[in-house]
Amino acid sequence: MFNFTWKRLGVIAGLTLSLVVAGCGQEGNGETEATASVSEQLEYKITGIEPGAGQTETNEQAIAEYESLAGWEQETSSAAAMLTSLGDAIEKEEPIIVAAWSPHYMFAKYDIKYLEDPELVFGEEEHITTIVRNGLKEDMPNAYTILDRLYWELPVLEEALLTAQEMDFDFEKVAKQWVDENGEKVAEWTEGVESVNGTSIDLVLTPWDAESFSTNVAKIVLEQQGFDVSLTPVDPSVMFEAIASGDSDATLSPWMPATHGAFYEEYEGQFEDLGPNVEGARIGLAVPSYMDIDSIEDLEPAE
Ligand code: PBE
Repeated sequence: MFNFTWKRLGVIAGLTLSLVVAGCGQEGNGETEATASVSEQLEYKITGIEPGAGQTETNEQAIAEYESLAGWEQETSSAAAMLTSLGDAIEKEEPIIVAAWSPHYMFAKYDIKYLEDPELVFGEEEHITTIVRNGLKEDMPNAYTILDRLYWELPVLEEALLTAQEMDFDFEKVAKQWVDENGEKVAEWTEGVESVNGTSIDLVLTPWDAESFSTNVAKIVLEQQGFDVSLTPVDPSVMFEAIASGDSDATLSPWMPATHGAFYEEYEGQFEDLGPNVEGARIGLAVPSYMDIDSIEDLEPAE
């Protein structure tokens, strides 16, 4: 499989770079010197993602909380731009530190590692939860039952995200193929659910891969039951507001408890949480494995 190839490339790149990094440190006291030069080479900069992402906020919290990140900056742009920078850095065997999350294909494609987070700014395990507007259970009991049942085991979702990479991230197509190949699962989700005749339902989603996949699957499954489904892409802040106000009916995109916890608390009581649709997710800062650091505390404050 192709990810073995990537892994092997990573190992070769890793060996080459450790020589380069070792060469940068002064003789003798290799470790401190090499680490110092890494932070300097990074120009005390974290490569972030969208300004509106939950993780952009947790990255700022990390910068505020860790002495080792004092004076650091986060550069925001988009997940796509971050992935391009990550790929470029790895190709040139340069250091880089990025906002990372899993499930995501970046961990299969690149040999990267999360930095330890002893302060747990990024929390431990995250789950992606399904929330619906208050009253949905009474108004659309059939949609409610399906939304309540939607759940993916982590390896199943990871595989779907790898497939998406091969299908140009056309999540409508990826979801269609997945539904076609997983009829049994879909039958479990829809068992005993009555069909409807064109009832409209709106799902909001945030713009990242796992959420795009799960929401597009939800759309197809609901459509097969006769619903008329619209998908509305939004930022995490708008997602909670849309469900709380009843402007939208449901979302499969909130990451809890760390990433979107503040929004969740702000609107708590104004939506219903149907529980995880994926467990074993994670967010944090990550670096290529060839970098000689393991923890956020191995970094150095900017002068
Ligand atoms: N992320 C990571 C989302 C959820 C976790 C980029 C996919 C976010 O930061 O809001």
